[in-house]
Amino acid sequence: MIIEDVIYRIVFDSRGNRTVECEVHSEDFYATAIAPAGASTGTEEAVVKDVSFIDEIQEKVSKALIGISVFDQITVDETLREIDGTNNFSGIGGNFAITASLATAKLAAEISGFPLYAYLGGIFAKELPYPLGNVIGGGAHAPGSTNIQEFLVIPVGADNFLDAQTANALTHRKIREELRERNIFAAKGDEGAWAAQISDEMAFEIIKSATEKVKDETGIEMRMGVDVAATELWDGERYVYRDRKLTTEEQVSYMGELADKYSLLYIEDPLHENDFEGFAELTRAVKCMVCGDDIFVTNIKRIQRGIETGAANTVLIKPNQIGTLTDTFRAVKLSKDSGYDIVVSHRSGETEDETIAHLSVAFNATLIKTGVVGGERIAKLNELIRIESEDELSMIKIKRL
Ligand code: 2PG
Ligand code: MG
Repeated sequence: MIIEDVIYRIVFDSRGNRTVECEVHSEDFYATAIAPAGASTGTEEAVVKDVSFIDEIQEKVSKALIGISVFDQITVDETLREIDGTNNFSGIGGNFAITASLATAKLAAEISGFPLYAYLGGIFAKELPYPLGNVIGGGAHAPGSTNIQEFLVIPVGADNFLDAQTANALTHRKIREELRERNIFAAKGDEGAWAAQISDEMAFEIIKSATEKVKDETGIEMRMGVDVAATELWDGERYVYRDRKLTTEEQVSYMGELADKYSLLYIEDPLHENDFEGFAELTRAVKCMVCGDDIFVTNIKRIQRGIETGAANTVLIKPNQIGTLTDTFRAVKLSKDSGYDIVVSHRSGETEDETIAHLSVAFNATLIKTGVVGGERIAKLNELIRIESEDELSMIKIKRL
């Protein structure tokens, strides 16, 4: 069966920004995908093309894709690269490319009668990731709140995904109570995490207290993580926090101290996007997952450089950073073949599109980072609960504790 039509339309994301949805048709079947959008983006990410170019791009993409087999994902993705003609999708836009690419895969899955995760992952895609939940946030997602962009929790003691998300949601609620008890006003940032005028230190203490209560109530052990999004703090010489400026060396030791003090399981982007050496130094110094987001941007060239230099031990996978499913798969494969863990991730601007839930299972990700609350986050979490309940899958075991 071949692609018979490709239609783009403008829809909205969770920040109220316009984004693109792509619909791919074959006979009586069709599938859609919607592009998410980041706020703290890596410099080398695929370029997001303004939605006002929609007509022009639709003409180009549909002309090129119509006639290709829906099952020939690699040709579809290579064709998207060809008509784009650049290295970073500045021609047709990573947002236009990734939606056509993912919608094609979803259409092929639909036609073959398999859920997307099984179509892509095959019979060995039998494990679910743990949910990495954002509970307090600041940085570019809630300016005025914490310096660290995301304070995350991982319900490592949960035996299944439903219990895992239950524990994350309970932690999120308990944190609100903790804030209220301290008379601290809190709102929600872009990903539904609590945003408040508190220090990073206080955020850790509040989460610690909340997770202890969750452990008492549910028996589920929780661990903490952070996404520092350090590129946003870096001014070219120092890491600029509200009350101090840290050199690279000081930043590395600060991260090490936090890892020790709060026995962190996960640290994302502790150094800026071009500091492979700093990443390597921290990775050697701590036992936890050290994850690269802006530094790798789901790009095999940058991941390869990380492998060669020993930077990080975990790769964040965001399909819209690279622009096609094939390139996303290549990034996953290279990372895993090199002994890195992978974490499939949402963006701060999201929609009801649940595709990454399937990708996390297909790619056998250790974690999925997709928030805790908010319809656009719940869409992915509920999809994983559906996958779990339909197939009685077993939870993946976290590899580094
Ligand atoms: C990140 C993401 C998602 P954004 O930094 O990891 O949490 O944020 O989409 O703004 O890049
Ligand atoms: Mg990040």
